[in-house]
Amino acid sequence: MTITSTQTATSVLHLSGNQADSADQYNLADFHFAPIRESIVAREMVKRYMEDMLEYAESDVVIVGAGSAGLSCAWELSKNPNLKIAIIEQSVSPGGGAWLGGQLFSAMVVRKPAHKFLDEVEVPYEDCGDYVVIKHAALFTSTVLSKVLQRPNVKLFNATAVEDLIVRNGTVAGVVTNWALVALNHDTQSCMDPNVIEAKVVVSSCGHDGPMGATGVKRLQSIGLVKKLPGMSCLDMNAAEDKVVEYTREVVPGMIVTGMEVAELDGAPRMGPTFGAMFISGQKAAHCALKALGLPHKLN
Ligand code: 48N
Repeated sequence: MTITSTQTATSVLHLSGNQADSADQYNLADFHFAPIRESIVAREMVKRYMEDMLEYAESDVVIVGAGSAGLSCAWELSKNPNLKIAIIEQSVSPGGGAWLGGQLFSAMVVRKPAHKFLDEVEVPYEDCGDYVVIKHAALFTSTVLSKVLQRPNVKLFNATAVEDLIVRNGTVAGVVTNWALVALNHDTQSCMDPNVIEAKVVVSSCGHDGPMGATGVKRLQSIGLVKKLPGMSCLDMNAAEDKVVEYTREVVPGMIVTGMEVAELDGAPRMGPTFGAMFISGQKAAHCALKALGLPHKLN
């Protein structure tokens, strides 16, 4: 979906279909809400959250980290309506590092052919030949987040941290969770035990920095399931993006690594402010998960 770089809002926004202009449907000068009891609000929130926790206590796939790689993975997996997908994000605000381009600038550069993913999730961009530019990174992140959250087989648990893994006989079988604020404060209180989510497959997309960067591969190393963790190498855009996608894989039985966590695991170069590899690595991780689940996939 290509927009011209000079496109400006030259016409009044016309709402389509049943998008009736809500401002015509009530009196903004004398606006009153329908009555409610505070206890109803409490019950509505608690009931739904507890139902979600009961439902997702056993998930087909748990995705750790709702950055651009994790969200792209969730989108791809959600196409299979029989899969139950839980996304665990330690921040209150999902999206990871994809709310801005580089050095806090707004625009997001995506190298072709990753623009095909943008076409699929209907993110508009300016076509610049070998690459495209999204006018604001938040346009990508908010759009893909909105689409993922609308999928009936996906549940986002944000403000929730994965503190550890469930590992049985060398196979990752789920995650250990806690409220992120609790996870960050274990040394300020007596033991605050965690919760657990069992999963047939875990996808770790914990990124390369931030309060809990690369926590999935760091845990694998600390229990000896991976021998070394070289960390991402210096920046080389052309090498980095191909390598991150190439190295996206099931690194130990039951756990797939995607996004910048791959660079941490394999010492691949970093790419800096280009994001296509995150989308494609996320999509590839989804197909690694489908393969691990014995389901049809597009890896070959
Ligand atoms: O956006 P990130 O950090 O990670 P990715 O891999 O999705 O995207 C990385 C990308 O934004 C870049 O870094 C770009 C391409 N730059 C490259 C470069 O050279 O600098 O998302 C990871 C998410 C974050 O939202 C974290 O809060 C979250 O994972 N997270 C966790 N959530 C729950 N439990 C954890 N243990 C945890 N660890 C990280």
